Amino acid sequence: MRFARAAVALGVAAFCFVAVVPGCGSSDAPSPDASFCGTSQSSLGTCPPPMDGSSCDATLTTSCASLVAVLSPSALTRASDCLESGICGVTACLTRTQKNVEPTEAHRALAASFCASCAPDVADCEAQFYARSSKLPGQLLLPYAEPVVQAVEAACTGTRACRSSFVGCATETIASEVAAAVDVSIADCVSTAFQRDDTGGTGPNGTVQVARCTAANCPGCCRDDRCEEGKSTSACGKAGEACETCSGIASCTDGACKEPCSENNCTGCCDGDTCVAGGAKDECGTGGAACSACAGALVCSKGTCIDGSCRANCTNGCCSATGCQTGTARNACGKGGEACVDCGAGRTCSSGACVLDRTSLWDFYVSFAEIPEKSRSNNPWDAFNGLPDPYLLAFASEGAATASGKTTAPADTLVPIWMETPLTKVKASTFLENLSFEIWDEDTLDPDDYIGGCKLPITVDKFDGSLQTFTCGPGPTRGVSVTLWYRIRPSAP
Ligand SMILES: [Ca+2]
Ligand SMILES: [Ca+2]
Repeated sequence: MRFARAAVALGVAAFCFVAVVPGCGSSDAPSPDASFCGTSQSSLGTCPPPMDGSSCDATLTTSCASLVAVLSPSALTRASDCLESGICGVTACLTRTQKNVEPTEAHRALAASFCASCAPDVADCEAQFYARSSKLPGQLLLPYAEPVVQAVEAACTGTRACRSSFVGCATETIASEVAAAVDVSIADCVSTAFQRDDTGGTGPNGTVQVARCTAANCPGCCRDDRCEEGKSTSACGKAGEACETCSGIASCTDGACKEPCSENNCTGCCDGDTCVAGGAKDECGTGGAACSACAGALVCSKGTCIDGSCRANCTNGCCSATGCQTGTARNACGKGGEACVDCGAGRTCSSGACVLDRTSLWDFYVSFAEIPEKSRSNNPWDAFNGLPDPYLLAFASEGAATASGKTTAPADTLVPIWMETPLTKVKASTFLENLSFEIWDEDTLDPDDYIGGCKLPITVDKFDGSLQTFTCGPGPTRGVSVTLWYRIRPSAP
């Protein structure tokens, strides 16, 4: 029975992955397990092997679709977001999710039942049951799927002594439900993930392991620090090189954008995919342009009908599958009769070349930062050797135009993982002029402590959505050195 279920789940996973069906579910957005399967697969391809030598990342990735039976949709979505942000390790990201999962209907029913039967004297019990700082045991259940939670409710609430026996009973019930629903190796990895401390994604020395897509781990091509298969026209490449978007008439062949027949490989003209000499009246052309039949009295001369094939007529524009274009459109840009190029979001066509559109709108996404242990005066950030509670302020300005934004403040960490977008819809020219940030330690009684920050060196090549990193030195009068990981992304329209 267990085998049959696992086999079906793996079959679904294989279908979703191989066919690259967008969403692979009923709605437009990918289902949580489909997103998780995609991001965990990419992470496995681009991340260094886990430092502890565990094979759980691989096991959980292979069996990703079956996890939906034991983990809640919200847990899978959070884990997927974590992997997407560049943090390495499926197990590490599951560990990190456990305090941030939203309770489901079944979770709320369990809280009601626990509070009524096991803790009738606790004030505000239901509201506190899953709270992060609560002494009540709800956190234990948060990552799990509804059937697991329902089993815990049935087994562990409703008796007089259930308050003192609840944690032991819930732990046992979770273990047996998970073991019954998925293969034993998967169950072990799930329980490992949720028994660890919330230090996910950080190595023994506190540094974050970040996905680095390189030739060493990516046989396809790298985009946005992720390994793509490299065989599609939208992401073409091999041996870890940057993915290329093949222009309209090009296709991706052996990891390279090739016009099946084009000026790159044909000195005559192209009859569909076939290169021919190009000197005949009914197949006339040169330099890899599409062959033309020279109509009526027109003749083929040196590969050109007198009134010209596309390439001959198109010296100031570009050639697309439908002929000569002016070459000045954003989605059909080019000159000298070359292939027209779609410049993509945030770019414009200038003199036949794609350039950054300085008026286009972009977002500043902050993934995470690394902060030293001690302040400039060599003191711990908070009392009793406490770690800081870092938030980031972002500023952009150009003349009188300014934008600013602020992240949340994760508690007690030298590696705040924000995955937030403090600035949205800011002009490219503004980011190029001045994009800066400050990191502060949030304090409750004292004024907040300044940690560090600086102006980021933004150049036009940063406008591609890829993960960037920059280390600020200590300021002239205040602050310590901090390192920020961020992306400049095109704004949603
Ligand atoms: Ca402080
Ligand atoms: Ca603080």
